[in-house]
Amino acid sequence: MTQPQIPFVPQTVQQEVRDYVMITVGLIIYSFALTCFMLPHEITTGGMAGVASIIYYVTHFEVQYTYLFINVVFLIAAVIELGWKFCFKTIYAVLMLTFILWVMQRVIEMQPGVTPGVLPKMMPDRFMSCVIGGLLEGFALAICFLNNGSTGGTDIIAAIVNKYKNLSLGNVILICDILIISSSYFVFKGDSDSWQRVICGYVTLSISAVTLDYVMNRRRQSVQFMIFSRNYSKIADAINKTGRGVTVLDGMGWYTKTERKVVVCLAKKSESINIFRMIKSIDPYCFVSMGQVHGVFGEGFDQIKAKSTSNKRTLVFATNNQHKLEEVRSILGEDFEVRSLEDVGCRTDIPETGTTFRENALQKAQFVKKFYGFDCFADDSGLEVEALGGAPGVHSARYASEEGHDSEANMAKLLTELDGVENRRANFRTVIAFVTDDSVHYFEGKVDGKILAERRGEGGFGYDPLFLPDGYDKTFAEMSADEKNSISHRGQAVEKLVAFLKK
Ligand code: ITT
Repeated sequence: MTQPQIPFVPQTVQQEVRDYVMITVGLIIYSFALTCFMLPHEITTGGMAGVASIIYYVTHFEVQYTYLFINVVFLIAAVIELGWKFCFKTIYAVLMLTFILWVMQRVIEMQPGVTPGVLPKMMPDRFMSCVIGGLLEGFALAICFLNNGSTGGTDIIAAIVNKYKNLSLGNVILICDILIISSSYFVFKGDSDSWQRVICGYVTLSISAVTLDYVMNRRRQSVQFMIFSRNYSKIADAINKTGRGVTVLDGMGWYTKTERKVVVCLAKKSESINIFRMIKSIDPYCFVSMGQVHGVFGEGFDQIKAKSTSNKRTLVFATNNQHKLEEVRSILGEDFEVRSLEDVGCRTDIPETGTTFRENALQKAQFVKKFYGFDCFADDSGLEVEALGGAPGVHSARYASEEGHDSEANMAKLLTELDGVENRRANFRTVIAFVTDDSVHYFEGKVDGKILAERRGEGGFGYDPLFLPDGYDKTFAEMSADEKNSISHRGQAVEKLVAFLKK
């Protein structure tokens, strides 16, 4: 499938503000559900709010304080596992929910006829309360999750598990919550309706889990279009312009025995109306099928979270250069499964806009980590020629032309630049950036040598036929792959990476 170019941009301020506003809306709904439907009927909800409620039923200690205290512990785990970004929003959510719960209880207490410390029943019937409360709670949690937030507590456990496994958030929360609600039985043990309250807790829980999954999946749902039209190229272009990838397949109309093109496009369900509009405006009589797909994994969609069954550690080497890939695979050996950009389905020309090898390497590795989720390393390498002030350097691939990777043209330009120049000293340099969930490491390698006046050898790639490493009488292009790897800039940097990985 043709992939859209995804620019390497962090979340904008506008998106961040929107997230915080939406999380606040979710928290207000959550507090409303808790204070107006659950607490007055002593229904134990799940999560840390449930634990806080149990303590409230026994001691009348206001829920927000217990909730705040427990969450401080969970937040420490969240910082370690999910990073600061998740945590900022969770810290915000925990503090905000504590505040909203406090305000809401004060507002309720100010109403005429309300006894301080006793929350009035908004709905006299306990069962109706647990249905409405569960619906509101699930909806509120989904709003928080969809906007990269959480209400802390078991949501953090769920988000951590969801990061590694394809378990739905609803299921993880369900398991934690069953344990919390069941434990409330021991608090109400002496009461005649103790079981009823626990069962109401389970009902609330189920409704909230189903609502949470329903709302989240609706947002994630994807569809597949197959479009059969004579105007396929216009339709494909129009869809492409919206940022969605399109593939055009060859087909044959069997009745007429003429060739037909079929446009295939995977998109979010929410985009389908737009796509239909586009199709209709271009070819109102075309033939279209739209099917719901269970999951779409890849750029612009979900990440595959299934763990590899082999014991090898999977890493992505963010390169499109087959020579580099083979060199690195042979150095890394059997303990690692090294996937290329193509292997993970990334066809984006990742921007390399840095002014140093380090910046470019980091840009590539971070791109893969961000959009594909794999631990990734990327190198940026180049030739630095002393007499040319370090050129071509970061521009090595595009030295002779903007399109780049024309080795013959690059070498021809280098020879022209060095024509008549006595100082032929040069070096190859590699910087590898290795990006994992929570860290970035750099590894460098450098090999000194000189630039010959003419090409020698057929092996290697890039500038290899012109580069004679110090202490050798063969150019890189005259060496076997193993020989080159044992001394090359990339070989040195990868050796350091391997030593680090094995440590
Ligand atoms: P990726 O960015 O997809 O990894 P690339 O070919 O652009 O592939 P680099 O940016 O790291 O790789 O390298 C830039 C150029 O430097 C490369 O195209 C070669 O012309 C040259 N180069 C790098 N390493 C080399 C080597 O070992 N031998 C010869 N030339 C090399």
